[in-house]
Amino acid sequence: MKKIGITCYPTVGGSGVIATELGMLLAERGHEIHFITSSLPFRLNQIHPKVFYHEVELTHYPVFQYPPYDLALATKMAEVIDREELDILHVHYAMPHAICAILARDIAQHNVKIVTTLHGTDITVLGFDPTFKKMIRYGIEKSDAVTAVSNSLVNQTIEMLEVNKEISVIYNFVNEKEYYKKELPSIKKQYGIKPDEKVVIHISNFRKVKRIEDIIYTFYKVSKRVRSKLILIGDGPEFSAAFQLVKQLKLESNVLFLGKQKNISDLLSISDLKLLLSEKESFGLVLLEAMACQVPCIGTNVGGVPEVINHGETGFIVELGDTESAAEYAIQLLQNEEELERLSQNALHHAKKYFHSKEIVNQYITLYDNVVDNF
Ligand code: GMT
Repeated sequence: MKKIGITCYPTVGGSGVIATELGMLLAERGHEIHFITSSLPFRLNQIHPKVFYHEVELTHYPVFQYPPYDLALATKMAEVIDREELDILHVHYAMPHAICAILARDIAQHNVKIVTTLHGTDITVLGFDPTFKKMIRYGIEKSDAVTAVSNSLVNQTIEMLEVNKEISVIYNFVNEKEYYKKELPSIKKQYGIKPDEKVVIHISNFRKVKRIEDIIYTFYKVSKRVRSKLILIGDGPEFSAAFQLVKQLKLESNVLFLGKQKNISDLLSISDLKLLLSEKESFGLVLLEAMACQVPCIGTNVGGVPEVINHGETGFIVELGDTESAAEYAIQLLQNEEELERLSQNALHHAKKYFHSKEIVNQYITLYDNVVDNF
C-alpha cells in the first residue's frame, strides 16, 4: 500500500477527470489517496475511507496584489507530504503543479517522489512562450518520473522543450462503470429527436482550439443528406460565436445547445457519431468516452487523436479544417446501418483492448513501484 498525493485542476476537464478517477481506482486497490487541490475535484462525488481531500486555501493579505496560489499550493503539498508521510506526489500538468511539487519536496522533511503527467496544454500552448518554456523544462527534468498521455505528446515535448528526461506514455482511460451504452430511448424523445433521426454529438470546453465552427459546418453538410440532430455539450469562449453561426446557417431547429452536462454517458448512449475536429489535442478523452459508449468518432489528424481513432475501423481521421471529408465520412456511415453497427462494436472493443482502466491503472502502479524502489 502506498500513500499517494494527487494534484490536478479540479474543475471540468479531461486531466481533472483522469486524476480523480485514477485516485478512486487506486483507493479501490488499497492505496491511500490524498487530493491536494484548490477545490473538491468535480468527479470526486463518492465517499471512500481511503480518499482524503486537502484544500489549498488562498490568503488575501493586502500587501499582495495577487493572491499567491502557487506558493499556497506548494505550502499545502509540503504540509501533507510530512503529515501523511506520502510516498508519491502525482501532479497533473507541469505548469504550475510540477514546479509547486518540486518546491514542496525541498521544503518537506519526508522523502517523497514526484510523478508528473503531461496532458498537453502546458506543452502545446504554454511551451511556445520562452519564459514558460524554461519553467516547464525545469518541472519535467526535476520530477522523479514523467508520463504523457500519447506518443505524440512525448515527441512534441522533446522537440519543443529539448528536455533531457525519459517520458513514458500512459494513455488515458475511462471509468467503464460509468461509460457504457445504456438503453435510453426516452431521452431522445425528451429532447424532441425523432426515432429515425441520427444524432451527432460534440463535447468540449468551446475553446478556439476545438474549432466549433468546423463541427457546425460539417453538420450543416450532413443535415442536408441525413435526417439528423447535432448535440453540443459544454460551454466556453466560443459559445456565442457558435450560436450565431447556427443561426446564420438556419440550423436552429437541428442543433441542441445543452451547455455543461453531468450525465455525459446518457447523452452518448443516444448518439450515433461523435465529432472532434480540434487543431490541438494531446489525446482527446471525449473520444474514448464516446467509444466506450459504442459511438464511432471522426477526429482530426492532430496530436494524439490518430492514436485513439483507428481510421476506417473505429471512426475516421480527417485533415484539420477538411469539413468536406468529415461530412462525407459522416454521411456514408450514418446512411449505412451495417457499417455503423460494425464501427460502433469496433469502437467498444478498441476502447477495452487498448485503454481499459484496469490495464492503465496497472501501468501507473508499476511506475510508482519503480520510482519508489529505484531511489
Ligand atoms: O482540451 C482541453 O482544453 C482540456 C485539457 C485538460 O486539461 O483536460 O485537455 C487536455 O488533457 C486531456 C486529458 O489528458 C486530453 O484528452 C486533451 O486532449 C488535452 N487537450 C489538449 O491537448 C488541447
